Amino acid sequence: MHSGPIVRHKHSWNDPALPVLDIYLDATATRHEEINMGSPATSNANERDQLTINTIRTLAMDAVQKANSGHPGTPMALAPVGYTLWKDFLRYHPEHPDWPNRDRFVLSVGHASMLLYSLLHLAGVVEIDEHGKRSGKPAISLEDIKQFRQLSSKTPGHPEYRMTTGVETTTGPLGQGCANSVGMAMAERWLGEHFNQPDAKLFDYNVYVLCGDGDMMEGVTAEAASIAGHLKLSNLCWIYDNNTISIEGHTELAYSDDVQKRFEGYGWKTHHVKDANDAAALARSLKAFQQTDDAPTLIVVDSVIGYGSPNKHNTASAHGEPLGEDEIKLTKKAYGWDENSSFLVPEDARHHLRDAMLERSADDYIAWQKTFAEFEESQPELADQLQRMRAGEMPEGWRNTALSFDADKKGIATRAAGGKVLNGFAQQIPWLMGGSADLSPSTKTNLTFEGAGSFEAGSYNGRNLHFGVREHAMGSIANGLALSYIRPYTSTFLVFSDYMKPPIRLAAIMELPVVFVFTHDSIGVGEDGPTHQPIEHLTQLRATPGLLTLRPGDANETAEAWKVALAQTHRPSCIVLSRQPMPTLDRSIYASAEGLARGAYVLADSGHEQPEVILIATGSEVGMTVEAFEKLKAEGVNARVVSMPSWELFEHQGKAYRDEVFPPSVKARVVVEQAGPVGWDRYVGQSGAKIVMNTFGASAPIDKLQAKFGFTVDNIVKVAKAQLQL
Ligand SMILES: Cc1ncc(C[n+]2csc(CCOP(=O)(O)OP(=O)(O)O)c2C)c(N)n1
Ligand SMILES: [Mg+2]
Repeated sequence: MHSGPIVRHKHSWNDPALPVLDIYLDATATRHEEINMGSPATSNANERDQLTINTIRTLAMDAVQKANSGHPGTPMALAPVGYTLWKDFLRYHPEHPDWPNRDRFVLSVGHASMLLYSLLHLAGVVEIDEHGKRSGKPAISLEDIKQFRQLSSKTPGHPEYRMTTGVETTTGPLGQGCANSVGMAMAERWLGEHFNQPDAKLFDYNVYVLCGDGDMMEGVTAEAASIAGHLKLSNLCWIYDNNTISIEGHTELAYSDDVQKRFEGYGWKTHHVKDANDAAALARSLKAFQQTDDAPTLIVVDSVIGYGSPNKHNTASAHGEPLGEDEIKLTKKAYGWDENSSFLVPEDARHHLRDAMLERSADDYIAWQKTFAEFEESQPELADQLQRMRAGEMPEGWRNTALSFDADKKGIATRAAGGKVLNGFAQQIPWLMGGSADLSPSTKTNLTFEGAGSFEAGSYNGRNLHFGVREHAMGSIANGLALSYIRPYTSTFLVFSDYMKPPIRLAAIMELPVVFVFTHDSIGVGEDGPTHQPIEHLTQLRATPGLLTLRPGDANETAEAWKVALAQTHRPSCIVLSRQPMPTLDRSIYASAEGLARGAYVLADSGHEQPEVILIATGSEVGMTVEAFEKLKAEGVNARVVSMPSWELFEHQGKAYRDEVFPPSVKARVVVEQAGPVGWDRYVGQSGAKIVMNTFGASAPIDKLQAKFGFTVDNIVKVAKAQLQL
């Protein structure tokens, strides 16, 4: 027996209360000999089930051992759970893994990636390339499994969306898969309401998740479960691997929730399967889930991590280390496996899962295709929408609806302009939908036109989503929506982007074109004080690879920002907007707001070949910087204003354009931005000046704050002149 600081005896390897393994061990020993003797026909269906389960287990063990890193224990334990789900329940056609009405399978325990890779391999799932075409290769070959965790392999350490066909979302940061799944389930509800016809059911898929103790401890999971219960998402089923082990040891160290009770409190239906190897009990719970139409379902499954390993089962070391050659041999022996084999896929296991899935899903798939063909005839407009959604395309002419705003000294807050622009686009793009974490009256993202509606329990055709005060889940749900053909947006205050960092990062990794709207973007928030005044947030967003950060400088730049964000197909955007009004610039005097698409552009220039000083501003500081420019001009100073709503877009321009905007010989430069200084050296150089926030803000009326921190026209003029003395 193993020893360790904390051991859960309840499911000890030799526990007579768990005889299942012993029984099949003998059976597999015999069976395996028979297979080696080349008589595959001798095994019956049950034996082939067990053989396939053990194939999943041993592939996981071997792959982790070969990579010399990874997580074998949970795939070993959950092999029967994943197998039963895929073989008997998941509606999934291995040859059409992009079938829109497939059930979604999310491995929220991303560290158990070898479970998913083994399932994809044994299910014979085919690869879909980046153009949406079948490549003729398997999604995961045995060779791919041997390349587990290697550079450019299809089997990275954690499942990565876009890298591997069949991976529905990138998982690894615990809790994210759970929260993504809520977005996927919400999407199905909306898609069903939007597309299904009395005689044509195009969407009725379920979403299944495998999650673990870590997921259950993460706050985002609680947020996601809470809203899923509220919305009565009966198409959502989470299977919780209650193995009571995490990295530091037994979960008793840090976790004693009654998870079932908790979920009952959220309004979920719950079930308890006391042994992960009890396929019949799991099947009963899954059937009950499929028959439930008023709540999501949680199935708690007790399992033993590292199941089958004589010395490592039920230990934390089975979580994240290779078992070791010797232990692998012992474990294979315990499974009745050829202990000297590695990456063995017995003939009887090779097609068993695939055949079962094909048999179960083929008719459904053909029926769906027929339904869709009829739907294309009877509902050509809707069918066109669905095709565009799948291809990530927008409706014809959607850009033409961009609003423009007349020059106005008093102007409007960009949050207000943003709301108008969004409403304009949303009327052209029926699958653009989103909402706020309880702040839409402030963020102005409500869709107010007729028919927009609210997405609510039992009435799922609305496009205004109400996330409640759950920013983290809001971001992750938006990612789940984006993974399900929807174009989602979210909104909250910029300061709370902190609460959304993980899903923003994952949207960038997954290349999902989610739009994250953040208003109340600076000390301009005023009296709410430093807790509500973002300082370092823009730096953080700009530091995220792939993410577009757009901080428009007036209403017309806001319209352009939305246009740019919605035109993205492979990157998320943040649109950062002000609470306070700012002037709508007269574009007959200053350059067109279309310059936003290039990230930075010369907004105002004194007409000389080379400026003496360049003033750079973003967002709410653009207006005051233009005023400062006018003052300098009146005093004969040859200045230039560069509006710089997006670093990322600017960095994408060629050197000639960048040098045109920022002539390298002009060293006198001032940046004006009500946010932290980090990164601005790149544009102002070592000798340039920064009118930025070097501390947290304070609670006071906005004009007092602007004066205190130097955001006044006079100060900009003063700092610009000082630059001329250099
Ligand atoms: C947000 C987040 N925090 C920490 C980790 C590191 N981590 C990976 S697995 C794990 C323990 C998870 O325990 P459990 O879900 O019970 O998985 P098991 O060991 O049972 O497979 C931790 C802390 C992570 N992946 N994501
Ligand atoms: Mg665990």
